[in-house]
Amino acid sequence: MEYTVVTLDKEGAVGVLTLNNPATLNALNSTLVAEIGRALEVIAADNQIRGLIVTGGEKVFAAGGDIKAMMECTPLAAKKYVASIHTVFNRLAEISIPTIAAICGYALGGGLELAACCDFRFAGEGARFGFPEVTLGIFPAAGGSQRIPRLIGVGKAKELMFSGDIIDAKTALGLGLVNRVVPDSEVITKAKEFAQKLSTRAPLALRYLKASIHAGLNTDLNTGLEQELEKVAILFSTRDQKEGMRAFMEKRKPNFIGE
Ligand code: CO8
Repeated sequence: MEYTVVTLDKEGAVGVLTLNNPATLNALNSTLVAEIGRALEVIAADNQIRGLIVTGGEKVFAAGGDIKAMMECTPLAAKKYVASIHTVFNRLAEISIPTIAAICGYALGGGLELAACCDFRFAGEGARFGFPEVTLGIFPAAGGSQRIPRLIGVGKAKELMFSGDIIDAKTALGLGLVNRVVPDSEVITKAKEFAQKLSTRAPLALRYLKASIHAGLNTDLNTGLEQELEKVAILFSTRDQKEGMRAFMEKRKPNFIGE
């Protein structure tokens, strides 16, 4: 498949989706959004891939929505643009494998909302985060007003999004916005190592765990517990559950095949 502003690579069981439009600091124009969407379809269809890194490389993650394209948007055109982002970002958020955003440089506005769709965020020491939307007369609507409060809590999310302040990686770690901070040159390597580790865990267990967490975040506790029960019961019909427990009893490493 031809891509112009992303690259998609495979390293063992780990997919690496790199945003690659440095001239605009990976501003999320319609081409970039469409190519992220297509790449995610390819990844979702590939049974060999057990983890995904989303990165912008070592200089910039993404500077947000495309201000040039939005500038003269009518309300209807803005709605269409944001809806297309929602479709693609939801695809990332709901993909069944673990996802890690490996962030160097700026992750602003829609760029940070993209990272928030990943299960984990690893940041370089020089990474910078923020939601400048309110300085532009809009607000974080690429999922930000919904996902960021769920991720770091309402109070901290409001402070970040209302102020439009740009924060450094250490502050982002303190807020729980990122999982780890490492030297810039090691971000992608560390993300790959973590993805490789997760690729040795039972894939169906991870898939159902992720689905269970997401379902639970959108419902009350009792309904959440009920769907948790249903999902874990399904795992007892898998070969990997038998293999995992048998391997424990036999004091060896399990060999999971995702069935
Ligand atoms: N959109 C379009 N172009 C951009 C963007 C962007 N978000 N960010 C940078 N660029 C372009 C610049 O215009 C510049 O282009 P050119 O060379 O042609 O002048 C090029 O990228 C390099 O940028 P700078 O020269 O500005 O680079 P600096 O290193 O000096 O500054 C910054 C880097 C601080 C990241 C700066 O570029 C900046 O502030 N960018 C804008 C950040 C921002 O405001 N992001 C939020 C955008 S809005 C959003 O994300 C909303 C998401 C969807 C909700 C929509 C609701 C309708």
